[in-house]
Amino acid sequence: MANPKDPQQDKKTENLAPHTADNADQLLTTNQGLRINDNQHSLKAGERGPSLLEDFILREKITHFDHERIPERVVHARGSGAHGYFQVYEPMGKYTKAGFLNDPSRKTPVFVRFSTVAGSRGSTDLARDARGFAVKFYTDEGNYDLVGNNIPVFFIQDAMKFPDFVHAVKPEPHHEMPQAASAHDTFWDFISLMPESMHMIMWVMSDRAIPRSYRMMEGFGVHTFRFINEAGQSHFVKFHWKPLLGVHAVAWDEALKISGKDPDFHRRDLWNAIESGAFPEYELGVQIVPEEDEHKFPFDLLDPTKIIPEEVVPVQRIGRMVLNRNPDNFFAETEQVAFHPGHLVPGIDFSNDPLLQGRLFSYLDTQLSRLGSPNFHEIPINRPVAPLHNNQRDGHMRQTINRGGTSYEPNTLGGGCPFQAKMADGGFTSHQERVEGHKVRARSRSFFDHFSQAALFYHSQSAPEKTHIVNALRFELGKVTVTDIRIRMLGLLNQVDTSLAAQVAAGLGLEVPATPEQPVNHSIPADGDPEQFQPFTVAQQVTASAALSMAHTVKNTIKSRQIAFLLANGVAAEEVDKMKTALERQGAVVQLVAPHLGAITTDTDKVLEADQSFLTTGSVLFDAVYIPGGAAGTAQLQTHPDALHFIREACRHCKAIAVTGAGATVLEAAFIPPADDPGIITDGHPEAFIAAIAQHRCWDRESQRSIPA
Ligand code: HDE
Repeated sequence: MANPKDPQQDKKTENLAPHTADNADQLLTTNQGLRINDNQHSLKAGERGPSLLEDFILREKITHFDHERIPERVVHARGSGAHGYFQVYEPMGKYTKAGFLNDPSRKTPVFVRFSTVAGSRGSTDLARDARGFAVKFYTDEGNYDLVGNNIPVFFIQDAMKFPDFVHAVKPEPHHEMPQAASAHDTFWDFISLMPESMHMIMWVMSDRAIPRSYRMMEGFGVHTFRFINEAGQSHFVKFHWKPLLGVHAVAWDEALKISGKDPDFHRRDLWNAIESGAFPEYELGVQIVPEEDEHKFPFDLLDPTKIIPEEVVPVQRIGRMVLNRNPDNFFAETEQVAFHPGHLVPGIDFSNDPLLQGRLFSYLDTQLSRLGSPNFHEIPINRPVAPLHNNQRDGHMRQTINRGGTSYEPNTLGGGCPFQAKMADGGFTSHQERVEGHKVRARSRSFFDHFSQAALFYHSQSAPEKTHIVNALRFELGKVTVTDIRIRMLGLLNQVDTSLAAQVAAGLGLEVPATPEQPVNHSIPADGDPEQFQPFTVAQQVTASAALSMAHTVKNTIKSRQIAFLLANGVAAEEVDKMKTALERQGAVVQLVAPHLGAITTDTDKVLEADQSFLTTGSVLFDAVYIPGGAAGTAQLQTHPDALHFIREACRHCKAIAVTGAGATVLEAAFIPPADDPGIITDGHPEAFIAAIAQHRCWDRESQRSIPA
C-alpha cells in the first residue's frame, strides 16, 4: 500500500526504472540497510555532553548530505525535463535507415530537457536567452540525442570561440553580476567585435527569447546533419520541432515581472500541463537537401549562423513527439541526464560544420567533470534500452558486474565475444565523405556574409515584433556602461537595417556612426589580412519569410491557457458558471482571483472558493482576464487597487479581457475606455472571448492605446 501522504509516490507503480525507490510502508535504514531506531538525536556522552566520533549513523548521513551537489552545467544549467514518446508518420527509408524513423507503429521513448543558457541552476525561467531543446531518443539501435535550441542559428561559427562567448555572456568575473542576463558590458563588448553573431542577435532580441511556455516554442537542430539510407546515399538535413500549440511569447515588461512573481514559470507550466493531461506535442520536421545541391545556396550549409528559408526548402513534418510523464526525481533524471550530439544511430551522421565538430568533443568531456565518471551511461536516465556489450571496464561507481574472463577483442578465450556488428546487423559506419585539404586554421570565405540573413529575419517580422526588437536593443545597450560599445553596436546594426539602427540610436541618445568608420571584423587571427576578413553580402533567395514571424503561427486553440476570473463577494454566480463552462470545454484553465482566499459569496446561494488572492498571484501569470457582473462584487473591485492594477497590466500586455454585466464598470474604473479593440470583449460573448484568447495577444494595442500598467 502506498503512503497516502505522498501523492507523488502514490502515482505510478508501473514501468519504473530498475533503480527506482520509494519509501512507502518501509522502515528507515542506513545506506548499508541497518534499521535506524532514532533519527532525531546524535550519539552523545550524556544528554548534555559532546557528540561521539563513533556515531557512524550521523557521519554517514552528514557525509552524504555534504556531497549532494554536483557541478551545475557550465551552460544550460537551468532546465526542466519530461518523458514521452516519438512516433514517425511514414517510413523515411528513402532518406535514412534509422529504425525509429522507419516504423510508424513504434513509439520510441524520449526524455526532453528544456533549458535557458546563461543563468545558474536557480535562475529565473524568463531571462532573455536562447532555450535549449534537447531530446534523447531511446531507440532500439542505441540512444540518439538531438541537442538543439529554440533558435535555428548560433552566435559563432567556430567552436574555438565558444569559451570566449560564454565567458562574455556569463556574469562578469569580478563581481558576478548580472545573473541570467545578457544586458551588460562584457556580452556586448564581445558581440560588437563579432559581426558573425548579428543573425543570432536578431533572434535573441526578438520575442523568441522570452517564450510564453516551453510548450509553445520551436526547436531546431541548428547544424546541418546528414541522413544516410540503406544504399549509403547521403542527404543533408536540418531538424525542426514544431509545437502544435503554436509559437508564442510574453511581453518584455511581463517577463521581468514574472521573474519576480514566479521564477519557475516555465517549469511549473510544463509540470502542470503534463499533470493535468494537456500533454505537450511537437511535430518533427526535416528540410532535406540532396548532396548535389550543397552549393546551390547563397550561404554555406555548414555555417551555423544561417537558416535555409522554409520557402526555399519546405519543412516536411515526419513524426510527432508527445510529452506525457513528469520525472519522478529532478536530480536523478533532469539533472543527471547527459546529452551529446555524438550519441548517434545508423542512418544519421554529421556534417563538417565547425561548431558541430567542436561540440562532438565537448559533450563527452563535460559529462566526465559533471557526473564524475566515465560510467555516466549507467545512470538510469542515460541507459540505452538497446543492449550494451563491450570491453570497457571499471572506473568510479561502476554498476555493471561484467562476468567472464576476457575483456579484450579480438579473443579466443571468450569465444570471440562480443563480436563486431556487420552493417546488416546495424553496425554503425561513418559516411565515407571524401575529404582532403591543407592543415589550416581558417574559415571558408563562404561563411562571411554576416548581415543578409540578419536582415532577412528583421524584414520578416510584423510591425509589433520589429518594435520589440528595437526596444530589446534599447534596453540591453542601455545597460551597457561604455559608450564606445554602444556605438560599435549601432555600426553593426546599421549594416542589418538602417531604420533599425536609427531607432535604437534614438533610444540611446546617440548618432548612428558612418559605417566606414566601423572596425572591420575583430575576429581575425593576429597575422590575418583584414581585407580577407571583410564581410560581404549576397542576395538571399527570399527577402522575407513568413515562417520567421510569430504573427503567422497557430492561433486556433486556447488549450491549457490560464484565465483569471476577478471577483469579490456578491459576484453573479450564473455569469461565472457560464463563462467557466465555455472556457473549460475548450481546454482552458480557470482560476478565481479575489481580494482574499477562501469562500466567496455570490448573488445566489452558491458559494465559490477563491483559487488565488491578489497577493498570491498577478496578471502576468495569466493569459486573459474575465470580470463577471454582480453589483456588490463589482463595486468592491472598482475601488480595489490591486484589482485595477491587475486589469490595467493585463491590458498593457495586450491580453484578452472580457466583461459581462456590471463587470464593465470595473473596466471603466480602471480607465480602460471602450475602443475598437478586438481583444476587449464587452458583450461577454464566450465565443468572442475564446477567439481573442486564441490570438494569444492583441499586439497592435501597444501602438494604438496608451494604457499605463
Ligand atoms: Fe552546447 N553545451 N555547446 N550548444 N548545449 C552544453 O553540455 C558546447 C551549442 C546545447 O539539457 C554542455 O552537458 C560547445 C549549440 C543544449 O543537458 C557543454 C558549443 C547548441 C545543451 C556544451 C556548443 C547547443 C548544451 C554543458 C560550441 C544548439 C543542454 C553541459 C562548439 C544546437 C543539454 C552539457 C542539456 C549543453 C558545449 C554550442 C545546445 C559544455 C563547446 C550550437 C541544448 O558540453
